[in-house]
Amino acid sequence: MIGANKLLQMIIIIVIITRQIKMRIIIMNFKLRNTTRKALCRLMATVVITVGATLCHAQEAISIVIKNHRFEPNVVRVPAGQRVQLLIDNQDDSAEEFESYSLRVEKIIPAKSKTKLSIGPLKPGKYVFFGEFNPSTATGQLIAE
Ligand SMILES: [Cu+2]
Repeated sequence: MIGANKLLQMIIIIVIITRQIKMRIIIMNFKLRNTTRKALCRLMATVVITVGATLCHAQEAISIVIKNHRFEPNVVRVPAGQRVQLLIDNQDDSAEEFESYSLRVEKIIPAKSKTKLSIGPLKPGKYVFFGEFNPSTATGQLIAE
């Protein structure tokens, strides 16, 4: 036979063990919740990066090279209705001025250097541009569509 004292001791031990198990479950839940939160954060970060990357990609610069006092390409297609970045790469040994009345742009690009220009949002249509320092050869048009 188990004495009343021992029975009481056993009950106390069982209670303590049960409490410890409960505590562990609570801790585990907390950790799980933390993990879930981390996973959510990661997911949100991924979404933000993806959206950001998409937006950046949409605003990727369109390259125009100046070589032998000509624009390459000399017909540039750009999306209408949104801001467009042009990266003008002057590979010549002399400066050029990228100019367009319809685009309202006038920008000097020193020899052997690149300049970024922001234009638009443009209405659909043709926009003529030229190199003011070499207007007989450096001509082109931008087509917004
Ligand atoms: Cu000018």
